[in-house]
Amino acid sequence: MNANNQLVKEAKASSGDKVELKDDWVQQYERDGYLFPLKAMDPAQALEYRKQMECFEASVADKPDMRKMALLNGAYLLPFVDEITRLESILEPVKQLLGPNIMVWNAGFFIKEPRTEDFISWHQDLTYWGLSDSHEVTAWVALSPSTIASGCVKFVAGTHKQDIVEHKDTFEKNNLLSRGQEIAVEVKEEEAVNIQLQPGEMSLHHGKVFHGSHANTSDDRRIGLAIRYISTDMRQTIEEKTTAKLVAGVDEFDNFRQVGKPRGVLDPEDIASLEENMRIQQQFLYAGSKK
Ligand SMILES: O=C(O)CCC(=O)C(=O)O
Repeated sequence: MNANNQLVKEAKASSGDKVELKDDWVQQYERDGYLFPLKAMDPAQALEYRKQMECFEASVADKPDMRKMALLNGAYLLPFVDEITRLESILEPVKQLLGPNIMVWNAGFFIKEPRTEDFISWHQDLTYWGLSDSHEVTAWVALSPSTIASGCVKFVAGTHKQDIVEHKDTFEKNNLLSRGQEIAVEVKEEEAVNIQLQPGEMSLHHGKVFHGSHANTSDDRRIGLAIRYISTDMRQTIEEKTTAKLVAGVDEFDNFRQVGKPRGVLDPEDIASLEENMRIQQQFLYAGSKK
């Protein structure tokens, strides 16, 4: 075990507001496959994080590839994203759903610029993640208003109870998903629920629930941070280990290559570690894809 591993073997969440999930909320999650709205942080703190994110964007304005990589993998390259993933107010409800031993598999931003055509097609998250099971919860944290006008996330209740359905690749220009993957069976869109959130609020969703979102027709950016939490018993269904970060409890399984907090903003060692992880992830993220 290296020093970094030692550091993260027993993670302690940073303090923040404690959120108690009531019993019926857990039942609601099990019934619907999602929960909202929950408070992740105060609106003022959300604004502060938004400023940090936009400051980071400004600092890499001339490096679009670097900007994209960091925003999609913020947990590994941006200390303020790592900090959000460890907030007690987010971890508490996640622990009630997944148990005490929690890792972050990834955390990245979904940003829709004002009055643009970008959208997210209907999909189930776990389709291409190569994970052994569905002990995964996404916390989607709003850093700007996520409303019907700005293209909030939409879920179809109860769809997490079925297996992964067939998806087809579209590689559509304005689709924000990596391969434009889209559910190939009927989605009852009229039954979808709009997950409207104010800055600082979050939703939690199951990796198999059908979800997607429309374009942003508002004058503000729609900014959400999607944090992928998994319980430590999960594993990747390939030989090589991918990375994860212990943020609560202990890791008794050692199924992932544990990494610690980012060493700084875009630290070269963190970038090298992430690039190696991305190389390994190609085995499942683009499996079966023609591109
Ligand atoms: O941000 C969105 O509109 C969609 C987010 C999403 O697909 C996810 O968090 O899994």
